[in-house]
Amino acid sequence: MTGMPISAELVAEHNAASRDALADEYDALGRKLERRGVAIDSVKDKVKSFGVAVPSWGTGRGGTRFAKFPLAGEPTNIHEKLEDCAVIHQLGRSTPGVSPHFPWDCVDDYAALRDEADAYGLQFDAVNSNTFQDQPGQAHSYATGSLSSTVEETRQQAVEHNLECIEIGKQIGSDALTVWVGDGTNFPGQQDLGRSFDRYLEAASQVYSALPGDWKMMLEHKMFEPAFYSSVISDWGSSLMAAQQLGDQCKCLVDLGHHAPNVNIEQIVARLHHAGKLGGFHFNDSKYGDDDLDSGSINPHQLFLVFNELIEAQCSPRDGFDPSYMIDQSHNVTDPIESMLSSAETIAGCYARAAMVDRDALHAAQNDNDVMLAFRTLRAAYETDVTPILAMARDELGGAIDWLGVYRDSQYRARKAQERKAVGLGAGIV
Ligand code: PSV
Ligand code: MN
Repeated sequence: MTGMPISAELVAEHNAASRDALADEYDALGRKLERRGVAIDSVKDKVKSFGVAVPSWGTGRGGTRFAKFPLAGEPTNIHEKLEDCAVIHQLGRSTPGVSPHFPWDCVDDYAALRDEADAYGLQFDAVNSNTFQDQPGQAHSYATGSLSSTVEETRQQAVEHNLECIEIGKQIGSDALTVWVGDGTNFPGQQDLGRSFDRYLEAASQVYSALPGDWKMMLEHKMFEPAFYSSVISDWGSSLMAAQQLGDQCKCLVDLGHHAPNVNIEQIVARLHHAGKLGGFHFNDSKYGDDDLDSGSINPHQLFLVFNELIEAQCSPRDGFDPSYMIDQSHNVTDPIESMLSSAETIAGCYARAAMVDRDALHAAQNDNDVMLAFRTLRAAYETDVTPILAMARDELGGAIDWLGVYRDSQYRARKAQERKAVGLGAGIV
């Protein structure tokens, strides 16, 4: 690894200043956990091997339908996005993967792009196709659908774009394709709900047929937006039906923001695992809809409960259980680097807390129908402050104990504001 974006001396200087306090807090937590029968180092080791991928598109300032407020120094191409992802991983040490989106991240030389990522110690995670937007010069519009379009040429164009994403993915070392379509309707009667799904399945099966044997294809459901009356892949039921019909390598992706308010997402996780179809996650948080807020910023308890199901799934794996963990957020008012460092820490923290649940005690209480004991067993883990474990893991992996302090002291964004070309005003979700 050469040419990391943040000075190693700065990281070392900061870490040296906070190491004694951290050791003190880590030891105190270690003694507390020991009394509960939990070995702190084993939790720390799990955290050290946990990784969540960052979305290339999340490195830029997001926006809403109304406006986007650009950030001076935000990235405008995949090279600059990779550099920002390198900052996130250098300081946080838990985000070695980058999930790219095409055609947003198209380049001429993908072998060189892979080398570029590699030089930062990064790998490419699932590739995402985009048939929810038209591109300049595109022959057929996706305005009324892509894989489910009534127009055969449009469906074919969408299939070919997905095939191209697979080809790009092979060159950059990915092994998964995520397909999210915005297909659906805004008016009752606009389309036949059954036949749209049939067309989607027929087109998606052409994509599935081109999947390399060691790849997975993930279908991402979303209840609404851009279609507001009906979406073709609106929920985990439609996603599961499609994944089951397409084949073993096809799985479901759960984006936490893509459900109705108050839906029990952790139960969806358990059900998809039961079916052997839990393919991966897009982590984010929401208050009202697909808000794409920072993971755990609104409902950290839900994120913990999702991880609790994931640990249960790990304890009884089915069908090569190996979900992909990815962040999918839109950072409208923060520096995306800070948001993703914060989110990655929150996600790893939920994993750590779920990993320290006294599972034997929980299962025994469940079997005895001891409601309060079961609840308190889960709650004991949720209420544990695991921040010393996360900071110790970062320090041991060469990251920053105080990532926010180091990042701000580095003046990285101010330097990029001088070097990078300015982004224009405008609207847009990502
Ligand atoms: C759609 O809302 C989504 O969650 C999909 O994952 C897209 O690929 C991503 O956001 C970016 O638009
Ligand atoms: Mn998503």
